[in-house]
Amino acid sequence: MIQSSIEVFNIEKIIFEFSIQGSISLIKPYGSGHINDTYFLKNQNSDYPDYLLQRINHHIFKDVPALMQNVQRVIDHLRSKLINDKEVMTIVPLKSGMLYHEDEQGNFWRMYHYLPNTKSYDLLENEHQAYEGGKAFGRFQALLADMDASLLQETIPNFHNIEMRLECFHQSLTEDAVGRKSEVGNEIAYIVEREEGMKKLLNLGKRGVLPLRITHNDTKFNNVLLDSNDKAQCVIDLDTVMPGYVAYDFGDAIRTIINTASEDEKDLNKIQLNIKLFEAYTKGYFEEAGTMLTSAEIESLIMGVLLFPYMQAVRFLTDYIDGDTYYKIAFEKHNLQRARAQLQLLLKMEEQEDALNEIIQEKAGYYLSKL
Ligand code: ADP
Ligand code: GN1
Ligand code: MG
Repeated sequence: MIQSSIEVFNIEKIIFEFSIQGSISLIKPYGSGHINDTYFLKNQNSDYPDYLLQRINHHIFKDVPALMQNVQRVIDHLRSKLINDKEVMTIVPLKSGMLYHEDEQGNFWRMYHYLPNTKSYDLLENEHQAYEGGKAFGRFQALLADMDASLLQETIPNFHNIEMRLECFHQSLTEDAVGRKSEVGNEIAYIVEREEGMKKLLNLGKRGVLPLRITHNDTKFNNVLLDSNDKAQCVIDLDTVMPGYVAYDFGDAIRTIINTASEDEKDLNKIQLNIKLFEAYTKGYFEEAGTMLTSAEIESLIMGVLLFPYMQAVRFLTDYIDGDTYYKIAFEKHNLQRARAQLQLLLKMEEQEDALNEIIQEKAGYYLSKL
């Protein structure tokens, strides 16, 4: 039995449903994701793989069959292009052949092969890691550039649609379900002041200036696995791979890479920009994705950089006002702390916007000259 924060699962019974090799000698909670629950399963027999079991948050991913079909299709597409098996995830099906298991309590479970000797980082340690991250997410976009987008369903509709996020934010303020609105006046003002400007990227997309591509949509740095030499090995967390704009992935990755502090840092003075890491990520990204980008997309990257701390702040603050119904929290006011940290990051980025954009343009120079 495994006890999560509020529930007890019969994990052994769940594992039994999956078509695994060998037998499991150890089960332990794993990772630092905010949505799903992940468990590492150690195989007793070292000739067989270790596994990762995940409980999918079906309150957020409402159509689990469609989600798993998306993940399988993305994996199939990547596998058709990649030579090395270690660079792509492997789903472990149920004994029945299905891709997920629904338990008696209505929880949804899936399993992957655990990729051995890999690491993921919540905070980066050096430029080499940033460069490898840029390559990994750039390559991911490039490999999916010729995938038929109609094969993918929107697992969370309007996921990165800032207009919709702001509508939800205002709706939550109107409802003020748990009476927290009066506490966050400064944060609300900060968000409201920037509303129109932050719709620029979406509007370019709506006008057809930016092509809709297949993007990852959750490019936090801990969603790329690096090998023991810190070389990029595999992009993971494929739940939100859907049509999107390349600047979304660029911006969400930079949000975690450039920040010298954690996503939820309490001490706002610790939130500074590490420009060297930004430069290294951007270099790696262009090396892999540069040749597929249009000049409008290159121009849009800086908009993604500013949009993502803003959008995350809007989402975290909305959740705080709603009474913490979406993200897992570790303590009271966690979502408020996260929102404040993201707004501080945005402030720092606004101060450096021109310098950041110059770096993007410099790294893009070669690719722009080929257009
Ligand atoms: P979440 O949606 O909760 O972020 P992830 O799918 O990103 O869940 O997995 C959580 C963590 O588990 C990752 O950050 C990574 O450290 C690890 N992980 C995920 N998939 C694998 C894998 N196939 N092999 C090794 N580690 C993995
Ligand atoms: C969630 O599951 P995880 O922790 O990788 C969220 C992302 C946010 C992120 C913020 C489905 O990602 O959109 O950027 O938290 N995923 C979903 O840390 O909402
Ligand atoms: Mg993740």
